[in-house]
Amino acid sequence: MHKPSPPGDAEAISRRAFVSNSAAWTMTSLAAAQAIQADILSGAATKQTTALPACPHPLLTPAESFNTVARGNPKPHTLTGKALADARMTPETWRLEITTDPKVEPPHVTQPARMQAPRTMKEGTALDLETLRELGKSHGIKFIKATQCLNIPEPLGQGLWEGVPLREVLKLCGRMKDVRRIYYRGFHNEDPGQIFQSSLSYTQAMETPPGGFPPMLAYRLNGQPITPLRGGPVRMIVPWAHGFKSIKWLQQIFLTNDYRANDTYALQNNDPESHLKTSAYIDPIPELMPASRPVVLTGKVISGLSDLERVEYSLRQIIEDAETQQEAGQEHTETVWQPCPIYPPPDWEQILPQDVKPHQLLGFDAKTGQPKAWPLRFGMGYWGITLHGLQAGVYEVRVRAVDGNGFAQPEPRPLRKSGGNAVEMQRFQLS
Ligand SMILES: Nc1nc2c(c(=O)[nH]1)N[C@H]1C(S)=C(S)[C@@H](COP(=O)(O)O)O[C@H]1N2
Ligand SMILES: [Mo]
Repeated sequence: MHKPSPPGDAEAISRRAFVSNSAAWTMTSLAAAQAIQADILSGAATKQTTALPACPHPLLTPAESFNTVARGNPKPHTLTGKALADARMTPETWRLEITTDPKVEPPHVTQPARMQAPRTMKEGTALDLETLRELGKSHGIKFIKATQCLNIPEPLGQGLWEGVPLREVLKLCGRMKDVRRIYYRGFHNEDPGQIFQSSLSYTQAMETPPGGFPPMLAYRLNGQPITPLRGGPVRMIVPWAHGFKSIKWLQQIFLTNDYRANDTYALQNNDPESHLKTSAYIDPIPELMPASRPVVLTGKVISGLSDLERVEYSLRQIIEDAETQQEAGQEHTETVWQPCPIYPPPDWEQILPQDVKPHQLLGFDAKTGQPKAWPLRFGMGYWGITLHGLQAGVYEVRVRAVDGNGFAQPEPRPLRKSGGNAVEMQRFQLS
């Protein structure tokens, strides 16, 4: 049975069997590892044995180590000194304009959007960073989220983002009328061709289901101010979405009564309402390794809209010669998928900034400080496995995620432009 979940649906989160203390968390993955071990001992698996190798990734990616996707010439984050200040990209010069679209376009738009108290540079009412931070003292939120580009088959990083929900900022503008969509843009070098904009429906901006994460204007990443490279001083973060909704160098919010999602990404044939995909990734494997040593495989996994049930791998030896293949009985064998252990949650004290406690984070239990799901909702976890006793030869390994509805990657969505989730394969040779 699989039923569709609306964006940010908390019910989808509660479908999972939650474990609420860290000892049990650790046991979950230990149990998985032991189950595999038992399989191997009973001869059900091949010659491999498994154990969690050391995890090669930090849970929080350092701000400068994210992969970067940015438009512009020059790219806004390369500006320095006066140019950076003139671009309103320093903490002191940053300003946010919030205005409405006067346009009507029957039959789609018959009434223009209106707002009581717009914020403009011209009137000197644009929002500054101090005001935003002040708002954060009473309404601030924090959550950990993976950044994933819809068009790049590899997560860009994972950060702890802090800021103010978009709805709290919009409330500063008083009453609104005939607003159906909210656009937002970053700095773009005065060249209209470089505009990068995204949008949310009014409902997505203003309402958040229980346990859900609201879109926010972020001003801290991993406990530090956001640098220009990561989109600072202020960047939009849309928790459930691919990177293109999380506009960097935010400067304009534009309310319109035009309900059509005219995101920059939509104009490039992408699904502008796509959500993060549940998807597993393999870290690069050396092409050639000695057969005498165990093979260590690791990788990333994102828990997307449809939740994550488990990660699985399949390994097969490539036998080029057909006759040998027949002898080995491999020519028609189906792919065998085996469970792949996921690293348990870290010691939060160790990885969170000093002034941030786990129970303050969205997606964590406010009493126990334990994550409500693991890997985190719209976050990234890591998997790892050590294979022993493989004979010399050429191998192919595949890894896939199975989502909360029981769909294994790449199902249930073959549409590439809603976010890549092809099953990754890598080859290696043992000699
Ligand atoms: N202003 C602006 N915001 C932007 C972009 C851009 O080019 N300009 N690229 C978007 C895309 S497509 C992605 S995937 C993410 C990448 O975020 P990162 O560079 O912090 O990893 O930023 C998004 N925000
Ligand atoms: Mo992207």
